[in-house]
Amino acid sequence: MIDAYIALGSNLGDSRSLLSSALAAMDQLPATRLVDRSPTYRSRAVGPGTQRDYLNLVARLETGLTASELLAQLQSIEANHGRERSEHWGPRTLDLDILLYGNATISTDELTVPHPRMAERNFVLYPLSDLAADLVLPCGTPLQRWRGTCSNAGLEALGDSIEPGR
Ligand code: A4P
Ligand code: MG
Repeated sequence: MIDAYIALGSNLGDSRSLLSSALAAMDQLPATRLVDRSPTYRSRAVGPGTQRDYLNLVARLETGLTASELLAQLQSIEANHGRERSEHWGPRTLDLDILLYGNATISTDELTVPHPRMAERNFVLYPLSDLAADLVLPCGTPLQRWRGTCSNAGLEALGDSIEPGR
């Protein structure tokens, strides 16, 4: 089994309920279990135009799926939660990104792991650090080094965790 860390984000629709349902859906994937999830954060949208704030969190899964199988499953959860791919970085009901897949470094047309933009994103680094403070990235860098240089501007810890639900 592999430990995988997934970033969840939503800034369209009933974000709290979409994220709750997405957590439950990940727990029900084949050969996969939701082990833990971070507290919830509200974050200022990175992207074009004026967008609603996001809700973001990170989940830790234990999975027997390959990284490519996991990506396909996550994309089908996104689709089942009303995700439409239109504008790049536009508002979305649900975004599920693979941050880390064990200690693997992956670079294919469909998948880049670790997630290429995670080092600069406070809405990823803060919740990930809540879940796994001692994590060391595949490149050998301790997570805390990235988090330490990443401003928390625009990020608010809401102080609760979203329960997996229907
Ligand atoms: N892909 C490659 N690597 C991965 C990976 N590690 N995990 C490919 C998931 N997918 C990966 O993604 C486009 C393609 O990336 C996929 O087909 C997959 O093969 P997408 O989800 O269709 O499109 P996207 O989400 O618009 O693009 P992308 O590049 O994933 O966007 P980001 O970087 O995830 O940014 N602001 C706040 N505050 N909070 C957010 O959560 N999220 C985004 C999305 C923008 N602004 C945000 C937030
Ligand atoms: Mg994405």
